[in-house]
Amino acid sequence: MAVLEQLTSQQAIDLENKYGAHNYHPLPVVLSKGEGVYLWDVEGKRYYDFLSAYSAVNQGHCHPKIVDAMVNQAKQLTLTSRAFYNDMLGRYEKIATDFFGFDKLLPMNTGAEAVETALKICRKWAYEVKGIAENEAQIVVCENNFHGRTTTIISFSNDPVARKNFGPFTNGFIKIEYDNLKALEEALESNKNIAGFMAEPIQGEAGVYVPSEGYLAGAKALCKKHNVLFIADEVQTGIARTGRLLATCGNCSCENKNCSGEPEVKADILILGKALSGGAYPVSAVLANDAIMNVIKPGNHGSTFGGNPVAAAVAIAALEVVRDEKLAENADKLGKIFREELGKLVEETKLVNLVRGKGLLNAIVINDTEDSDTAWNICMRLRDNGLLAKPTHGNIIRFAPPLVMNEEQLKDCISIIKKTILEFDK
Ligand code: IF1
Repeated sequence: MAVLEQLTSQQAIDLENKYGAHNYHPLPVVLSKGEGVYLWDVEGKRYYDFLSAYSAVNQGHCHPKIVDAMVNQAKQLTLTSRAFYNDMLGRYEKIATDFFGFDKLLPMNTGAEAVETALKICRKWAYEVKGIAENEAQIVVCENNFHGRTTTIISFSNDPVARKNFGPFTNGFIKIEYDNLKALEEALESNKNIAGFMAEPIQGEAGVYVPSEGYLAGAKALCKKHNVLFIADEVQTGIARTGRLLATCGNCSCENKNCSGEPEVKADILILGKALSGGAYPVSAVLANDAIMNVIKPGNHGSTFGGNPVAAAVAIAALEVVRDEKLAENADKLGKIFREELGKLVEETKLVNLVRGKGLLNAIVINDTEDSDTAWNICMRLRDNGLLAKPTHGNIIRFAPPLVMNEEQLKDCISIIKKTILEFDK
């Protein structure tokens, strides 16, 4: 079969099944084109994207400004490694540190790599600045976290499917309940060797679990009191997704006038990925101030591709789109409409228990068990009706469209979702 021959959906699925590792269970739809909030399958059917590649495509599919930046840079210089300087990385680092309000940035590629980087920085800081005895540092994490797939990261996951038979695991992590300040306080008070506390501002994989008001600010204050670094994993929540530039929006350059956030919640170490490139290219980063980042010296950490000129050009463009198109404001506004409209389903049908989220990171909880296939079946029906979403558990569906959506498109989507669910209820 010629590589460029047009495939049917079934042919493409068969190829993946036969030649690809079975590490995913995709919804059966084969996509070959994207633009803005839309995706097209190989048969030419158009869909609204309500996953945005797990919040990577906040700026919309194939945003012309991001694609242009990528193509132009790809024609000029793609990779030098960090053995030499390149003329794009420094520019990007200046723009991104200004944008998010930190002294320094360490560039990586994937979210998991950035999480690993943050953990390494945190441990090194603990030994060299805080003065914890070698190999004694502990990092506090939350139950039901999702931070990626590396061996160290799954060491502190409590998802049996993600962990089973991948041991032995990395030590040095203490797990506490999410959204529980008392548990954090007890952990910090009972152990002198705690270096950091890492959390997702909203737990994504756990089912778009939004913590109580004041949780993040409270956690930050407790960390400060105990000289512990507050590490925010904003790989999924960052870059305007939740209606603010960051879900922990602190002293950043967010122009969102409706910013309903807690202004003092600034992470000591900020982890970004996904939409930092608008989904065009793997770009992740760790940001921190000098007092923390300066523990990293030549040879301590790195990556062949991290900070490459294409990544730098793409990330600059991706951030400019977020600012110029006011994506945080749009996510905030559309998110409110979305939750209000879908909230009515809770009254209208027994099938929907709850609608929750922030900005355009939302989920509905279906009235069925966690191991049911109801959410999957609804997503199949949504697909048939022209909208792509994915269950996070048997009974939770995540709704996260690109942030470039307009109100009219959102209303169209709301009616598709309502119609589909009410159809299902019969
Ligand atoms: C998969 C979920 C989303 C993340 C946070 C780090 C990473 C992720 C907070 C790692 C990645 C993705 C990966 C994707 C599924 C997924 C996900 F359903 F698991 F929770 F987005 F909602 N921190 N999340 O959410 O980033 O290394 O993947 O670039 O298929 O594993 P990565």
